[in-house]
Amino acid sequence: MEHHLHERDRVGVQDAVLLEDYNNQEVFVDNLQKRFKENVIYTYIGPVLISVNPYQELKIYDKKTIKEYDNKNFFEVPPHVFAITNNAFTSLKDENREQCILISGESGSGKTEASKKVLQYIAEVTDHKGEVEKVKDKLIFSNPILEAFGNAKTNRNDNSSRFGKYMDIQFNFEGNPVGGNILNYLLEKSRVISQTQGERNFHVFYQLLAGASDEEIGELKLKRTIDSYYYLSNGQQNGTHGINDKEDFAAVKKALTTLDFSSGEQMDLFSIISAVLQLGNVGFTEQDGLSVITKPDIVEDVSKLLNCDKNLLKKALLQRTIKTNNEEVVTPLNRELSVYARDALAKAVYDRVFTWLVKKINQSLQPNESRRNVVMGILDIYGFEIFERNSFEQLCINFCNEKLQQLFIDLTLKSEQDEYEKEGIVWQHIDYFDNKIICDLIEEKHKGLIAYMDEECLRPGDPNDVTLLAKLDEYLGYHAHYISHKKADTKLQKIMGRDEFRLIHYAGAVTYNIKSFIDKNNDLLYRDLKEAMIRSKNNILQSVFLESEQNSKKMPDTAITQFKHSVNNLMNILKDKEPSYIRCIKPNDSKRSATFNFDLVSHQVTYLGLMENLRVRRAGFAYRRDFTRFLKRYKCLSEDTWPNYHGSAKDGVKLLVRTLGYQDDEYQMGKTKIFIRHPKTLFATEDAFQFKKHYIASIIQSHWKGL
Ligand code: AOV
Ligand code: MG
Repeated sequence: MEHHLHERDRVGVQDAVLLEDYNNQEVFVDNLQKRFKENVIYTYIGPVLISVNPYQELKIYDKKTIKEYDNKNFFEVPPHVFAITNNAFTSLKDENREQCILISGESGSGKTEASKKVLQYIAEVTDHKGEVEKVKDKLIFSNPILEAFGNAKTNRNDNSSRFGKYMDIQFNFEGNPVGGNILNYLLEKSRVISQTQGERNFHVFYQLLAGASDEEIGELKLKRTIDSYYYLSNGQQNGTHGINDKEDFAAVKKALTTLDFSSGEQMDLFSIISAVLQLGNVGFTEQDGLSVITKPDIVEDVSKLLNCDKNLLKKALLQRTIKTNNEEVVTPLNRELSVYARDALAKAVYDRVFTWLVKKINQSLQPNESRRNVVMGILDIYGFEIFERNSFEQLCINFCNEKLQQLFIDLTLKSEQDEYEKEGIVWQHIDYFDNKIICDLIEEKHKGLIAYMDEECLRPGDPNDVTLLAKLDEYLGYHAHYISHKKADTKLQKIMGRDEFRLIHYAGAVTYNIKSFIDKNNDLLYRDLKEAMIRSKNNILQSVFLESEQNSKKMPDTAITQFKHSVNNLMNILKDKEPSYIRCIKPNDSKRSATFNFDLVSHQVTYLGLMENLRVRRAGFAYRRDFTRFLKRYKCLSEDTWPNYHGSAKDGVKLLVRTLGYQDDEYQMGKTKIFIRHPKTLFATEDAFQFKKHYIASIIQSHWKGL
């Protein structure tokens, strides 16, 4: 313990509010850098944790470290994701308040890793009895499954989350996990059919090829070589440093078993994955304008794997049936449309199977007790992304990050100001950049980007990407955060294509390429293919396609509108909970350890709004404790309050701080809490307390020795 108390001041400052020159961003980043150089990756701004990705295994997550954080006061111990988790957990247990841990930061900054540490901590400090242990295993093992199917190597991150994830851990009244529930958001399914140079498809495909037994490979009609598959051929071919697909596959299978997937279900699942992979190898040529399948034997393999009728599948790849009122019109497809249909099928199957996986996992995580449980939610979404080329998926991902930033502003900056008002504390208001203007640009009813996009998608006639871009340019060109090619200055015009538009996001400007926006937003799967899938005898396939058929009696929402609804739902879930924030920062762009790029970090500090966060914190009071807790802990430091005191907590605190010599400008008494301006004051008190504690302990010890 003593070691930690000294460590707190050894490298820079552990809480940025301690910086003298708190208006100076350079000083702020310099402090992060100093600590990073000493492998101290965590720093606070008040209650907000900043985490700088170390890109190396640090020995700070072992059981011993967890013990040091278990049941400790937040400010007694150095900054850590365990401290944040413990703080939230204590509030959940002691005050029965629902929690959420919000993890944000750009791609590769360490969100997913942080979310796993949160879970690890909870698993370690709660009961290790049979039933509880089983639930915790399931919660932990859900990770390798969802990462296998939902993560992939991108140029930003070797294990990039390509879906958003919100996981609730449900606790019973004893504070033990009894169940969980996962919500998943928009999987980047376009990755199934193609990847950017240097990137990979979802991990599971490689895991299957590397890890399946020879027998399984035979049964699934697979070849082990990656370059046998068209859907794997346009990304990275050779192995990825640091990823062991074979071992990972074994882990996934074990995890599936832990989460109650029967061996039959596992076989069905991997048959589908194998079928998707081989679907990509189905080729087409054209005769007299009509599409012809070039390798019918592959279609036959695929239909065996999907357990569906091979003729039905072949037909569905070559023609399209449109039902109008009581008429059926069958149109044959040309080669291009056949390829489109094939790819649409691969994406739809994969996407729905992913959702099925989450549903199955949730069934297994259902608590046995039907009593109301208190939950702690953990949010780990895809981080803000700027690639060379950005498409529909990046727009969705970045929109989601805008909304999260908006929530951060709401919950930290606004709520901070609200609390002062509630407690009757005098203070000075601080301005900050509110990104609501960008959220509105994207989602506002009737006149936001999403509204115009849907309007164009659903318009009769021939809506296409060109007409869509023209519409966006026309109606949004006025907006300060929307830059059309025409509006761009000459310098920008040189790097911006005529088929692009640019949004000034809170985290930076992103140029989006309009290609495929209409297709991706319409997300069309021909009826013939749907029907072939519904008639499949593979239980998983049949259920997921039947289900979506039942849901889509009316005109289904477009992809981006569905996403907007689910993101707004998520915001409502989060709003009602007590938030804890982890802001992840990426120290360099090359995934290297011990490399701190000052400018890159500065940029993130700017857009995450950390300086504003700090200013609000400093203008106000860095620490607040309710009177009872403050008095209980420190009463031994004054003869007025120890060993005997019988007055109210508020009066006790008044007496106590007089003995401690707090100056008038250092603190204010609210209605229920004491507000301390500078953490130094509190730290001094804490140190005095620790000293006294050890002093008393040593007296007792020498007393015993003397006996
Ligand atoms: P992300 O979740 O924020 O990106 P990850 O959590 O996947 O990023 O982190 C990326 C990589 O950085 C990991 O695979 C680790 O190699 C390394 N890393 C991150 N945090 C730590 C840590 N605390 N200790 C050691 N290594 C770490 V994305 O999902 O792309 O937005 O969509
Ligand atoms: Mg991630």
